[in-house]
Amino acid sequence: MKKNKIYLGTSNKNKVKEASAILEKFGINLIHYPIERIEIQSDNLEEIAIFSLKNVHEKIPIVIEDAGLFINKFKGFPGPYSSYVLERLGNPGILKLMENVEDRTAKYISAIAYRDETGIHNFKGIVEGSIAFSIRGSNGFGYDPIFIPKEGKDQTFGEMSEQEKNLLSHRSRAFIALGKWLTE
Ligand code: ITT
Repeated sequence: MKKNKIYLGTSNKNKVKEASAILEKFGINLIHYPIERIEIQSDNLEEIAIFSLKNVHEKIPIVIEDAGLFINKFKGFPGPYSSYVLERLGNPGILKLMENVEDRTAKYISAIAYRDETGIHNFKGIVEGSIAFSIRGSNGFGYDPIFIPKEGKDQTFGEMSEQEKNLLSHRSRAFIALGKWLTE
């Protein structure tokens, strides 16, 4: 066991809830480290997460996650700009852009950068799926009510319980990879 207590630097409490349920299974306690992240502009989520990590000066084992929704028809938009687009357009705006669009395939990516005294380590999780035709469900957060994971039962993440989302999500896949590595 490399560590049994680490911090998650984020302003998003939902991320902490989801990720701590995953790491708990590895016997790792995940503690919220509240920060307002300053994000650089880049096409690369890993790079954005690593940059945010560099703004945390405390010497604690800490992880930062950058996530995004990549819509194939729009060549991966909003991707790294997902929070900006969610704030401005919201889910109704995305559905509007997708009106009459046949190819609704999309994916969520979670890129996490973890740092301790041994250096920075990156892990990634992806979930393939599609954009729904309407807003469905009120669980989760962000784009959850419009994203249908391919391996699910045609439900959006917004229609699933947190446990159901955690069986499939980008975040759970990235944090499982981190959990495995920390307990190797
Ligand atoms: P921090 O940067 O403080 O960690 P954030 O919510 O801004 O919190 P991201 O930049 O990683 O996190 O996320 C980009 C956007 O994608 C943001 O608007 C999220 O709401 C959304 N998002 C990320 N993960 C999601 C998920 O599992 N379900 C739905 N939307 C998600």
